Amino acid sequence: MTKQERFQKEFQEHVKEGLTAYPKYLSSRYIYDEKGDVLFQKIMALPEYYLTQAEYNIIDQHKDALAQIAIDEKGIDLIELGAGDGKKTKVLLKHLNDRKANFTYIPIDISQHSIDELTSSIKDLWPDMDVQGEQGRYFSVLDKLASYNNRPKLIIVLGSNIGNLEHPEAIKFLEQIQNSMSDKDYLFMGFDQKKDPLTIQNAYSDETGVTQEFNRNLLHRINKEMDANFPVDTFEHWESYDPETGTAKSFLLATQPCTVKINTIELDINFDKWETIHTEISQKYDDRTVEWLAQQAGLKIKEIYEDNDQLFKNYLFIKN
Ligand code: AVI
Repeated sequence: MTKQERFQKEFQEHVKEGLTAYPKYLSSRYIYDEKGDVLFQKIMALPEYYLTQAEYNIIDQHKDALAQIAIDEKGIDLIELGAGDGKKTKVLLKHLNDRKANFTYIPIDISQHSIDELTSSIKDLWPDMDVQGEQGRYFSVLDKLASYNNRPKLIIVLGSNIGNLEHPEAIKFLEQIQNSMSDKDYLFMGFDQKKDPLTIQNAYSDETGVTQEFNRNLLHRINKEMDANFPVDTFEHWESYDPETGTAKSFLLATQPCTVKINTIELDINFDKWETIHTEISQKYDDRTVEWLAQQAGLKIKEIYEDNDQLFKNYLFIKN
């Protein structure tokens, strides 16, 4: 079975399980095809979606402290999980280059297209930079990381991607990274913070409707890839943030009753009016929660960096 066939099988099984459950759910993991990637780029450029700018601000302010790690260690492997277009990372790459640090940049992304684009844009900017992109899923590539042990690693995971995982999965994710680390390695990771609930609510229900389109892309994909007939415009995006747990939840809401045929998996699904499909969580954190997650995963916090508007934090972890 090819990678693509395995992915399709997994996607079909997930759709069957999620849409026959009560209440219904689908994972945001499947939003990201080519169109989903473009929509997410648009989200990151929205004024309401403060996360990107806040983390950019942190990296820009603290690039010297991060570069110092490479200088002190006399060379590092800089490994980025979920590199995307690398916009924020380029601030750090430029600084490492300016300070003549000795490093290899290893961006890892699910999309080969992203890796190729990123590698060629870096080669345009800094022709001599050592870039060795890897295509793959986080969890499978993480195992490979353990083999990059010839010199200290600085693993970076930006964008609060961890927030799309429930706590037990987030611990598993951190644990897998921890397992691939030696005592000399560092993990630098972004965690969006608890804040005024309205700021969060607005970041995930923008006025232009890009986030709605992003969320609806799940249904477009099922229509396209599983010969289904979701009346996509009938499903509205709904966001609900719980300030106690720090969990922002995205839903698709059926505004009319309907029956959907998903031919490839021979499934008919009924939706009542106002029935929900839960599609995503975007967890918000505080120091106490991050400390707990780290401790559960065998990590400890070495440093905490915050942006000027106190919206977002990046934590530097080492092995406990
Ligand atoms: C990728 N991830 C961290 C984004 C988030 O903030 O949860 C995905 C997203 N969903 C809606 N807007 C952005």
